[in-house]
Amino acid sequence: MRTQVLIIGGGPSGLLLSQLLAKDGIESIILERQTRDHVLGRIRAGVLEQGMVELMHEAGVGDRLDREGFTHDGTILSFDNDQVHIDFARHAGKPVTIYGQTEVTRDLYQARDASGGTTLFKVEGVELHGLDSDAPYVTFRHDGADMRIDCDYIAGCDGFHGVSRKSIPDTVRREYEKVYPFGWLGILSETPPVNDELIYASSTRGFALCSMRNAKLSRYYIQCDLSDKPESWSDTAFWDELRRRIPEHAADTLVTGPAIEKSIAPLRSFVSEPMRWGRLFLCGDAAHIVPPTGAKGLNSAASDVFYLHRGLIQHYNEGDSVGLDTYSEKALARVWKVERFSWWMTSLLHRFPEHSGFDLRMQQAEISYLRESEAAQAALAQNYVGLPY
Ligand code: FAS
Ligand code: PHB
Repeated sequence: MRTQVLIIGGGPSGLLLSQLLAKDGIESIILERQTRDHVLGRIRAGVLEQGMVELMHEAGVGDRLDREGFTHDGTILSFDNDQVHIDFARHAGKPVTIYGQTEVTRDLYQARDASGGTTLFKVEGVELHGLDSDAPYVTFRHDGADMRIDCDYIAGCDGFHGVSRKSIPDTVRREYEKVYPFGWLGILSETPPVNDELIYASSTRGFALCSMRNAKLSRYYIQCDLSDKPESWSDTAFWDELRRRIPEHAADTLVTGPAIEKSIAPLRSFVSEPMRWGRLFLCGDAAHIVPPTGAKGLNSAASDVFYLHRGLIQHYNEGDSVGLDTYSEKALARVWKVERFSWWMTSLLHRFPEHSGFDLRMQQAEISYLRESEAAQAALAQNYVGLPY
C-alpha cells in the first residue's frame, strides 16, 4: 500500500489532520491501535478554543458543534468563599466553546467515513522506518497479516504512550517533565450543571472543578491523592467532598446523582523536542502533555495540526517546504507558552503536600493580585481563550 501522509493514531489530532488534508485533496491513511468504540468511549477534554472551533469548521464538521456547543464568555475562579469572574469577552474579545472531546472525535470519524478515508483499527506492532530517508514507510500487523505502507510523510498522532516519539533517536530527543503529586478524580453525572460557567475552585482541602457537557450532563473533578482508586470513592463521598471545596452558593444548589463514569487522571507537564525528525512530525499528546487545569491538552493538539496542515499544503501545492522546515520551531513556541499557563493555573489552584507556609502565602498573594488587578485578569483570559496560532 502507499499513501501521501501516514497518520499513526485515530484520536482528535490524527482525525483532524486527516480531515483537513482530505479537504485539500491530500490522501492519508490512519492506523489506530484500538477499536473506534474504544476511542469514542474515552471521556476527556471539554473546552474548545476558538482556533479549534475554526479548524473544525474548516474540516467541514462544525455544524453539530454550532448547534450543541455552549459558548462561554467567562469563568469563575473561587478561593474558599471568595471568587473572581474572568471576563473573556472584555479581556480577550472571544469566547470558548464547551463541547466534549468525545463529540469532536465522533464528528470527525463520521466525516472520515463520508470522505471515504482509510482507517485501520486494531493495528498491532507499528514500526516506523526510513524516517531520515526520502522513502519512509511503516510496518504493522492487521487482521493477522504483516503489512507495509509506503508514504511521503508520517504524522505521529499516537498520544503519550505511542510509538512515534520513541522512534526519534535518544541522541536527538530532549524531554522535559514535571509530575504533579496528585491526580484528578473525575465523574460524569446526568445532572444539570451547578453553574452556567465553569468554576475552578481552590480550597484548603484541595482543588475542584465544576464543568459540563450539556444542560443535562455535568462533569466534576476533585484533586485526589495519587494512591486513590476510583472504586474507593463512593458517589456520596465524592459529592460531599466536592461541596466542601466549591463556593457555598454552588454547594447549596448542587444537584447530585449517580456517576455514569468515574476515573482518575494523573497530572504531568511534558514536552519532547524536536517535534520533527526527518519525515516524521509529532502532533498533540505524542509530543507534549499538560495538566488539564488550563484546558489546553486538546487545544494544543489543534494548533500543532494547524501548523502541520499548512506546512503540508504549502509543500504539496507550491513545492515550498518552509512550513515543514519550521514546523517544530513554530509548534514548540506555542506549546511552551501553553505549558507555562497550565503549570501556573495548576500551581495556583492546587494544594501541594510539600508546600511550606511561605508557599501558601505566595498562592494567597497571587490570588489577591488576581482579584484586584484587571491586568492580571486580562492575562489569564488571553491565555485561557487561546493564544494566537
Ligand atoms: P490521544 O491520546 O487522544 O490519541 C492518540 C491515539 O493514538 C489513541 O486513540 C491511541 O489508541 C492511538 N495509539 C497509541 N499508540 C498507538 C500505536 N502504537 N499505533 C496506533 N495507534 C496508537 N485535555 C483537556 O484539555 N481537558 C481534559 O479534561 C483532559 N482530560 C484528559 C484525561 C485523560 C485520562 C487523558 C489521558 C487526557 C486528557 N486530556 C484532557 C488531554 C487529552 O484531551 C489530549 O490532549 C487529547 O486526547 C490529545 O489528542 P491526541 O494527540 O489525538 O492523543
Ligand atoms: C472538562 O470539562 O472535562 C474540563 C474543563 C476544563 C478543564 C479541564 C477539563 O480545565
